[in-house]
Amino acid sequence: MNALQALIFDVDGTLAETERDGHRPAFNAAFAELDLSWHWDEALYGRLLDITGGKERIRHFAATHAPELAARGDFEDLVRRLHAAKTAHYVRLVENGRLSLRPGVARLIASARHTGIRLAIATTTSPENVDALLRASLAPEAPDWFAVIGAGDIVPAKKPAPDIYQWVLDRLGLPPAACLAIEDSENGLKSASTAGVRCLVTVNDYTRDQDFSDAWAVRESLAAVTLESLLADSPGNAMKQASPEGSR
Ligand code: XBP
Ligand code: MG
Repeated sequence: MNALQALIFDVDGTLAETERDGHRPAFNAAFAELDLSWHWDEALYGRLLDITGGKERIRHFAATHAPELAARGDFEDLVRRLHAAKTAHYVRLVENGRLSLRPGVARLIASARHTGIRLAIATTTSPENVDALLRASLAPEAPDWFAVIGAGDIVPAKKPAPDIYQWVLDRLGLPPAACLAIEDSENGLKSASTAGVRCLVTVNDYTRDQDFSDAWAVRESLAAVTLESLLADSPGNAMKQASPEGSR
């Protein structure tokens, strides 16, 4: 029996609107700090989100907008310095309370803890960013609530590759069918689905028009999603309904 035993959360765009209001301004602050005239506005950043991972996003942007810079022998050193500066700006912004959780996230996490459903994280972003967000938006001890936190460069291939979900499943010691992923993007959905984990998608302004046909369910947010409904719809639950209400 594989009834729901763990929720695996994505971070960026799922727990909070970190991309538009957190990572994007942090990238821009890092560009200014290192005397680059680059500026990623909201629309451009939406397109750049196709490239997962901050260092990967910087490399992609440089290759297409500043090829001479990208060809320089010291370019990788610049990427490393830019990304370190960006992470410091992001963590400061989070610690200053600039990002709050999306509706329903805190309640669902509290219900899972209360019910003994395990919690995990599978994200492309850097571990220090996850740690800062959980502490600032939930509780100082919140990182300890998560049985496994898979983040950043811990796996070489980032989403949409399945590697981060496989890494998290290994450490949870659970089969994919015992877990539910919660994601906000097509890249995240592909990552979870390829690892065999069914996925609930909560869309945001950057992802609303993406292809979620492989999703188990799609919602505007977690505001109306209860743990009881997730348990009732899980494989291995004799009471499960034919299909989740509102799935598409
Ligand atoms: C998140 C990302 C991340 C962040 C930046 O994707 O793509 O790259 O934008 O994080 P997902 P870093 O929500 O699918 O995990 O700069 O720390 O890499
Ligand atoms: Mg995401």
